[in-house]
Amino acid sequence: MDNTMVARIKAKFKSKFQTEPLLVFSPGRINIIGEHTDYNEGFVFPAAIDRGIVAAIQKSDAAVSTAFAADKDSGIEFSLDNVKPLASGHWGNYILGVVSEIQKKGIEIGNFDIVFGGDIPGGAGLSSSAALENSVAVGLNETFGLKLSKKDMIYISQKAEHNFAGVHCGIMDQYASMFGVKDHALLLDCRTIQATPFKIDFKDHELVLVNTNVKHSLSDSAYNNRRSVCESVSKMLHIPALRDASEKDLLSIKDKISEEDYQKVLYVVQENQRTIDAGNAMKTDNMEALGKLLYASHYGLSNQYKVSCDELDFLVEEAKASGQVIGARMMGGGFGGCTINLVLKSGSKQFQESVAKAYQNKFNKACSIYAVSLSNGAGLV
Ligand code: GAF
Repeated sequence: MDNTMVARIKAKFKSKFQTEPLLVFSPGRINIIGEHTDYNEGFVFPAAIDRGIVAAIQKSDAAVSTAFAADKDSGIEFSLDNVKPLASGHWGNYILGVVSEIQKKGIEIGNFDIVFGGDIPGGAGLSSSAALENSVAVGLNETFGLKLSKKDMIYISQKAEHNFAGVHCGIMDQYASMFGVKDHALLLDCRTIQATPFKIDFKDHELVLVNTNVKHSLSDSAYNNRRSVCESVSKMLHIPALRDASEKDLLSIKDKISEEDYQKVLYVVQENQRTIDAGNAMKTDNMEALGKLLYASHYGLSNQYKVSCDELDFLVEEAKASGQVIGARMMGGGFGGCTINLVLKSGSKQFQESVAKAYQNKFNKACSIYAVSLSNGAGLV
């Protein structure tokens, strides 16, 4: 967490309200492997990172509540008696959504003021939205003594995303942002919500994120569409979720669905297995095996699940061709954002320079490159 960001948000709050706020830091996340498996009740392998959202919050005696996005220099006022979604894409939906989901549980809160800002680049696929939702949930929980558990709060955040942001996401992002463990990645079973923490040591390798700096439109509708394909095939198979399906089960209904949908559900079943295999590769320090799983994940996401894009595919091919990267793939929902790369430490600088140059030449725009360090989950600063 960047302390200057905390100081900046605190100062902004004090300049607006002249009181001392409660401060919350809520991190973004990476995901080593296990993409689009969470809403299929399968496995994911995320970690919280040291970038995230800082929220400053305080009770208010006014007749309305307020929220202010410091990075956008934009604010809203709202009445707790009538909390409704704003226009699609408005940042306020993440805050109003959490308020509304708390109210739906029959819990009363009073008016409050919140100021927030962060250092997760927008559209990078590092889950700034889950970080914001969790920061609001933790902030309101503390401010009003709501006694919500961390688990209660991640489901509140997830429902806010469904009902106010319109994305029918799984639980991975909210979980990782809330339950992150410093220096660890979490192999999470999204059915039982039990995670095995892995101390991260990639031996001679390190993780590098390369941000395409693009986010193609339609990503939200494509996401919801993928989820409904998975759910309708589960129904056909009379199983609770695709996590329960084998490749053999899918073959039994292959002639009842389109080839495109068959490839999508096959991807999910295979990705779930890859995620379990990645846990075993980590246990046995088999970095080569882990790297191969990352590449296989990318090809599945690109060719079968069809959620990649030219920029992401290009970055993965460049990584492979560099000779310094043993595994790379697109990360998150898709259609832009970052690739995650498992890079030889000795060749990392060379890889970063060459990929930046190649991306600029190909797309006439810059990519951004980040090293990641893994952090604890959301909490008071
Ligand atoms: C987005 C969603 F929010 C997650 O729940 C997950 O499905 C991910 O895309 C894809 O793995 O980040």
